[in-house]
Amino acid sequence: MALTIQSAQNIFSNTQVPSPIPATIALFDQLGVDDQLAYLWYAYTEMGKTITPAAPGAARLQLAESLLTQIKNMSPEEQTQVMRDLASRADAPISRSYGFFSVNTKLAFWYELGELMKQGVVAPIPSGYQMTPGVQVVLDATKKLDPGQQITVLRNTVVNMGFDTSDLGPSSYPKASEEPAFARTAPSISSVKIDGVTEPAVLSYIEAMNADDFDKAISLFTAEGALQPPFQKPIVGPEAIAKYMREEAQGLNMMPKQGICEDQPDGSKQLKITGVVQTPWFGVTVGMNIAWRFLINPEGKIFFVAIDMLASPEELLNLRRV
Ligand code: 45D
Repeated sequence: MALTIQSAQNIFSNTQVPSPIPATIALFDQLGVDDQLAYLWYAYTEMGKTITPAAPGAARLQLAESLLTQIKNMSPEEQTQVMRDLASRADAPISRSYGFFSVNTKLAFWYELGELMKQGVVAPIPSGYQMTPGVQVVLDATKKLDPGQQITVLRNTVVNMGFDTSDLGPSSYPKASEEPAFARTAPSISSVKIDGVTEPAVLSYIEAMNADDFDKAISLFTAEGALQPPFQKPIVGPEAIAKYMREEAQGLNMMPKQGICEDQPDGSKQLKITGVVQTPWFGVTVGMNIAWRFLINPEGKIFFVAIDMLASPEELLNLRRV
């Protein structure tokens, strides 16, 4: 029987626990635009007491520079309007340009705006703003999350901002191949060991990803292989996966700890592996608990891998089907 992406998506589904991240983002989405901006400011500054993102490099900031300069030269009212446009995904000039940014350029843009807010150059919250009870509800929900989950909420809200340019052609700016590289914070692990797993494709995948060697990682997939990032649809085919990896997987430190491998009658293998991933934005200060669910075809190639954010650290041990 031929492997299908749909059936691959369901492997180990009965070991999965719903993540509190989408629920928190759903609460955020229900807020009005000014409440959303206020929530982000409070959440970000509150979080910043324990963890702060690393400053983006000059090369990355340069990509957002023209928008940032325009904003700096605006009146406080105009600045607030720009942020409202971004949060409401309006079709306005800056919101449109932002919509073409890659994920990391979006994050760098907001990092710098946050700095300008702390310096008092940009107004963080609309003048005369009165906090509504809904904001406190989302803040309370956010406080219950672990740091890896909190930064995922922040990241997803930032990624969703700006005019939706997906119908305006395939280009994101900059092109994935022109993305500046993240400097690696820790030496990449050269030999991967995962308790319970010896599958070569999986070990090579982690090794390649920890070296940002995406060509190597891609060569481990089948021609119709797919990668499903957390809370997203599968990305299908080596070309699309490579573009995605260059844009969003650079500089990650992957530390798989344990896993299980189940041989299937057709010669394919299903593996579930749990462990910790660090993003270059926060380095060693934030660990994200995740699972990889791999479907390896009988020829030893990756047909499918899903990356799931875990609901809690207990889930790191939640490998067996019951
Ligand atoms: O609106 O195996 C202010 C894949 C003002 C690849 C603000 C992976 C108001 C395959 C507060 C300033 C990638 C899938 C805003 C593995 C306002 C694979 C600013 C997984 C917006 C393992 C807010 C990788 C700011 C994973 C500046 C799971 C927010 C990676 C900044 C996860 C937020 C990476 C930042 C994450 C968040 C990175 C910098 C979650 C970064 C998060």
